[in-house]
This record gives sequence, structure tokens and C-alpha cells, in this order.
Amino acid sequence: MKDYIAYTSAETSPEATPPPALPDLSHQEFLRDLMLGLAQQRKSISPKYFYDARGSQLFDRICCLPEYYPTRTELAILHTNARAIATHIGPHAEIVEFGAGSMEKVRILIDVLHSPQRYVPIDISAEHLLESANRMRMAYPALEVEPIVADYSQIAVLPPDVAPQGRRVGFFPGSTLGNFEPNEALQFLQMCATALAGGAMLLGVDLVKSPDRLHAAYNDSAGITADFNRNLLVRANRELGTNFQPDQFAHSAFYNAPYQRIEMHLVSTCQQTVNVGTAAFAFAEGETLHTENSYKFTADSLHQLAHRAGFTPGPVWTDDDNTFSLLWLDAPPRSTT
Ligand code: AVI
Repeated sequence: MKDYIAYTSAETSPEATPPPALPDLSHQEFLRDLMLGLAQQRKSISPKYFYDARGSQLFDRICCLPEYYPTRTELAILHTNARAIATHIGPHAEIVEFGAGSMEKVRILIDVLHSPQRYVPIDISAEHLLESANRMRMAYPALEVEPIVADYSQIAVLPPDVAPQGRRVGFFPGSTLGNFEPNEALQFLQMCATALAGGAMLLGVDLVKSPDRLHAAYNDSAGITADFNRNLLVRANRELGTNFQPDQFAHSAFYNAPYQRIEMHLVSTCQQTVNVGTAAFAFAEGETLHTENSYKFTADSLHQLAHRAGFTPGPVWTDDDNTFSLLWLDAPPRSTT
């Protein structure tokens, strides 16, 4: 029996199972996106390129920083409400985790579920996914663990349901939804509503709060977020042969209140030119490369978004300070045609 499924972004059917995406292919995509992003009047690049091995390690460190409240707050909400959430999920469930990473949070749920049937973690990082999936198999021998190596935002079709007596529940913690642009967030949730028809989704999102608290979370005193931001340039130099001078780019993160989002940028500290492939891109002093948006939500904005995506919002679990929330969203019924 094969112990994982690999999808490319072009093929999302479980019947078509090509080998894991070749590194060259992802380099080509990175090169194309970087060239397109640098050619824009306002230079930008997708935050998905933060997560090479070093970027993932730096992100793990960010999650433990005193200023970065989302991870520990979400973990606390999960611990406090695990049994109530388990009642909603019900027995014999199948949990599909989008962007599974270390699978730490899902364990809190699996530990209290009644006879969970299958766990389907989806992640683009094959090595990390398969290692974590093996740890899950050892920790939960009765649970079927079926990892899928793929860009979870492209998975329109999930493997056939194995648990007809239980529900299929999507789990998307960590407020990663906030790293999508609003139209992408809607499209992703619409895709989830279809893929999870008859089931539900548990979504973890960061909430709008005082700009000072937000600012501190993305400008930590140890400088880990700055390293995480600059690592994108280090990665480009290594993988694409670009000649960014990371120390000539300053980390900048601020709360853009009208858009309800943290913006992260790399600010060129001098006039300089960067070579990417055969092209050269000029940076004026003070010009920025926009590397990430992290949208924050309100109860209202979340309800509207969920409705527009086709979900029916249910209970919301939050902390006493309304810092972070976990939302239960019922997917539409399965179509009988
Ligand atoms: C992964 N994501 C939800 C994090 C966030 O808060 O937007 C990424 C991050 N960027 C800087 N710090 C953490």
C-alpha cells in the first residue's frame, strides 16, 4: 500500500497520482513569480515562498515568541474547548487538515474524539509531511493516516470518504486564511465547502485588536520575524542564483488599519540593482518588496465570508480577551445527483 498521495497543482484528482513535484518545477515557479513581482510598480512576492527548511524553522521559533500571541492562544482555546468541539465533530470522523505542518494542534482534537476513522493531512512540504504523518501513525495505531503532498489551496477533490458513518471535517488552524487576499480566501473556502459537502470545517483565525499588540507580534525584540522576512532573499539567492544583499534590506511590518491587515515589507536601504536570471531590477532607496499580508478578522466579517462561501456558521470558540477565534462552519449537504 502506498503511504501517501502526491498531487501537482495542475492535477487535483485522486485518480491521477503523479510523483511529488520535481524541485526544478518549483524553482521555475518561484523564478516566474519573483520576476513578475519585481516587474510591478509596487514590488511584491507571495508569502508562500517564506517556507523553505530555514523559513519553516524560523516560523516555528516565531510561534514560541512572547510577542506572537496567535499560536499559544489558539492552542489554549483548543485545549479548553476540545470536548465541545469533539461533540460537534461526532464519532468515526475523518479530519482533513489543510497545511498540516507539525500536526501538533490536531492531536488535541484526536485525543478526545470518539473512534476517529481517518486523518488526511495536506501539505506541500513532502519531507516534513511524511515525517509528521509517520509520527501520527505511531501515536494513533487505530487511525488511518493518509497524507497528501500538494498545495492545499488547489485541492478541489479529496479522496473518497472512508467513514460514511462519521463526518468529514476540515481543519484549518493558525490564521493562515489571513495570508490569502480576500478574493483568494473566498475562493479557498468555496472550494472547501464543496470538497467537505455533508461535513464541516473548523477554522482558526486571528481577530482585529489593538494596533500596538499587532505591531509587537510582527516586530519581535529578538529579531526572528526580521530574519524570517529576509530569509526569502537568502532563499532566492540559493535557489535562483539572484544577487540580493539581504543586509541591504530592512524588515518593516505595520498595521494597515483600513485594510485590517499587517503588512510585511523588505525596504531597500540604498539604491541598488538585483539580477534575476537575465533581467535586472532597480530598487530606489526606501523602495519596498511587499512580502506578506496578514489579514485580521471580526465576527461580522467572518460570518459574511463563511456565508458567501456556502457554509452555515455555527459556534465560535474564543479566549477571554477575544484575541483569536475558532469557528465551526457547517458545509452544505452532499448533493444527491
Ligand atoms: C502563517 N501565518 C498565519 C503567519 C501570520 O501571522 O500571518 C505568518 C507570519 N508572518 C510573520 N509572522 C508570522
